[in-house]
Amino acid sequence: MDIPRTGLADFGTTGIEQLNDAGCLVVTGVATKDQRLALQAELADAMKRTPVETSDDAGAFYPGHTRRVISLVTLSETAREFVMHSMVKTACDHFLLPNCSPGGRYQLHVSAAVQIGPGARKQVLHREEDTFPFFAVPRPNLVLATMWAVSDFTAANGGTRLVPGSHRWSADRRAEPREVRAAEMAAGSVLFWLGGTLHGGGANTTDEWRYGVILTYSLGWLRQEENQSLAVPPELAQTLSPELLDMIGNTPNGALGFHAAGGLASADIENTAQSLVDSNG
Ligand SMILES: O=C(O)CCC(=O)C(=O)O
Ligand SMILES: [Fe+2]
Repeated sequence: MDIPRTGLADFGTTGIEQLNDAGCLVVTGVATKDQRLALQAELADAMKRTPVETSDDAGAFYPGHTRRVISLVTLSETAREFVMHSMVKTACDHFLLPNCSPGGRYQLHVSAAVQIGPGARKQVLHREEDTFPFFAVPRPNLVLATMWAVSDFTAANGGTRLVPGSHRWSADRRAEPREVRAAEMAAGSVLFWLGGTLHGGGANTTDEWRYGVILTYSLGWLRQEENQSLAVPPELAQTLSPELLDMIGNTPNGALGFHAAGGLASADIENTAQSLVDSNG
């Protein structure tokens, strides 16, 4: 099975079906050149300060010759636009919302700019949902992942490898090499995959760096992989839209996530507890 492709116009209809069937999908022509340049400029300092991974033992999750910058909501206004893109909302509403608590939300799970440099080996195939081993494979949809191509992605420069169809496999099935595909896509495209789809970063045999932004989303009743409450400082949070604050989990989600940081603990607790009354009353 190949990685299906679509354009933005068909994403909400046939695209969702393709993603459901294959567990992965490339959507072309999403981010503009201006957005890619702005994102790179916004992250340039952090990129410079972040060391390239040097250790490269074969068992490590992050291969050598790669670089990851996290906390993208704090570092980049353009990343915030990507996080809240309407196409992502369409996909999360379809794949995640049905498994959220009644009246609850999904949330941003991980944000990282991932650069794969010349000489990097391939990453081990994994499922984003493997952090929740409580559920047996194939798991219900818990996580949805996106990779925004900031540079072109090719099979040779580290384009993400995926195993289409593997979101429906049982835990003991291993991918044969012939079942693995590289996501080849022009800069500005977005690769989607379900949290149950086997995938990993590719090896880079070229002399250029592959640059992608990975943004993943999870059910709001799960612990976020990246702790957004600490990643986004309160002074910045005050300036963000209510929708983005909801997305990073800064505001209570049903009965979960209340706090006294704004001095409004009792009101928050009453509001959040109401969802428990609603679901039992
Ligand atoms: O860099 C990539 O292509 C994939 C990265 C990935 O799967 C991860 O970090 O979980
Ligand atoms: Fe991954």
